Amino acid sequence: MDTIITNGTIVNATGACRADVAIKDGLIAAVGNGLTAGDARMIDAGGAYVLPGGVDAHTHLDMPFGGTVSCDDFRTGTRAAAVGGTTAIVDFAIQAKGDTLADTLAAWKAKAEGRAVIDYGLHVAVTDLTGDALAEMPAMVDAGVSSFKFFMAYKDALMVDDATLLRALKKARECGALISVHAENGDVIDVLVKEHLAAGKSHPRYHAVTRPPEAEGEATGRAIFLAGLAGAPIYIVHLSCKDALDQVRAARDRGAPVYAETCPQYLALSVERYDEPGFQGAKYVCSPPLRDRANWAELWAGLSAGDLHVVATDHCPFNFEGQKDLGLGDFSKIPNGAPGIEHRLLLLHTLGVAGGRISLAKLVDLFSTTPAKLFGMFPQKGVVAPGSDADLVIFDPEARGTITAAAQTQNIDYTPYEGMDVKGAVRTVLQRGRIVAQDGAFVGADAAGKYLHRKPFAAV
Ligand code: DUC
Ligand code: ZN
Ligand code: ZN
Repeated sequence: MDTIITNGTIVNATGACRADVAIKDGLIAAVGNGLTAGDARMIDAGGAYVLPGGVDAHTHLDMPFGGTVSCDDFRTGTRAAAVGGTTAIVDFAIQAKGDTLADTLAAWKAKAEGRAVIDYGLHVAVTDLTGDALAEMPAMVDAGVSSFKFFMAYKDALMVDDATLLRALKKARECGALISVHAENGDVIDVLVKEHLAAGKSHPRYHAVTRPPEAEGEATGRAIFLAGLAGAPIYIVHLSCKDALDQVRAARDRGAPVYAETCPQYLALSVERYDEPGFQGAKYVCSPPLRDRANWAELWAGLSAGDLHVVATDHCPFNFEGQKDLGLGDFSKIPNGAPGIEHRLLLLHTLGVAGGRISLAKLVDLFSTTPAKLFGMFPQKGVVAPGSDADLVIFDPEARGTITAAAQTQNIDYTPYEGMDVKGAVRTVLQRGRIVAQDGAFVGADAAGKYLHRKPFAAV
């Protein structure tokens, strides 16, 4: 054995037990009591949980968007992920109009290779579904890209129409892919944005006003309808509100293969943030926007009941100074996105487990196991079990801390969670058996992340 982790409580999505974990050649070799090996490095996890490394299925690193580029690249963003207990991400390779899907994948691999410090997979976000691009989808699945994203918002930029989405869903069904959607009604939002700007309403608060929950509910229902027509599964990204959750719940009650994700910002933050003094509200301009706090309990109920399956981050960081300020005087020009890749586990533990809203096993399910399953990485990722990658988080549930931008690793000049007191701390993070983070510092090797060739979609 190379390493043995002793004295910890192993937590999987199925439950917890006291056991040791033995690691050999980057894999978990054994889970059991009293494991020993003469020359193995011993890690004492006394008082701590041993969790499978986090899988963040929704990140935007080094992404051109809103006239700028997200300010974490694959090096800085994955370092921050590791510090926070995430050992695999699935980032979105965004098709530039006119590019093939193969070009798109190659472009994003070039951003990641030589930079990523943790393992990474890629979704392709299709913005221009030409006949050739449609025909390329099966080859993408063969290349390890078993999920595609379509935007129902961002009119005249990323948005696709219903015909495109339906064609994609039918093809995805044939080739074993999962279609995910950004579900907001982009046509309606476009009208509302123009009306508000024409009336001189340019403050960041109008970002939320012009993207109402009804526009998310409608698009979510429409996406589910199109998936039903195509006989395909569908995954709703960054679901933020009851209007959308009701659509997912109704579909699931009918037995439809509908999956949905929410993000920490929709569980921890609410719409009043846009009224912070001056232009500070721009820090929270992400889409969908932050909602009325009445939605929090709905989302937690959805997570507990299994109507929401994943908590990912939609990490899409833009500095307050020099990027968010592109929208001074016009909220529609504020680059949409917020950081979160580093704090997902701390927030889920604090609000969810310590807050009495979800069990520890459920946390693991949402944070690691179900995203690994839905996106074709299980059981390589997502579980502490023999044969799986030794991607492990040693998490101290009794530690206390405070989230601050000053202490963060992500490469951005603020955090939306500034000053929030958190319960628990990420002590040690291992990727394929190597320690990559220790007590808030990245200690791993440069460029050690590997491309994850993901398997075709299988229903969970
Ligand atoms: N939403 C964001 O806030 N940022 C990136 C893309 C998205 O859909
Ligand atoms: Zn989106
Ligand atoms: Zn996103």
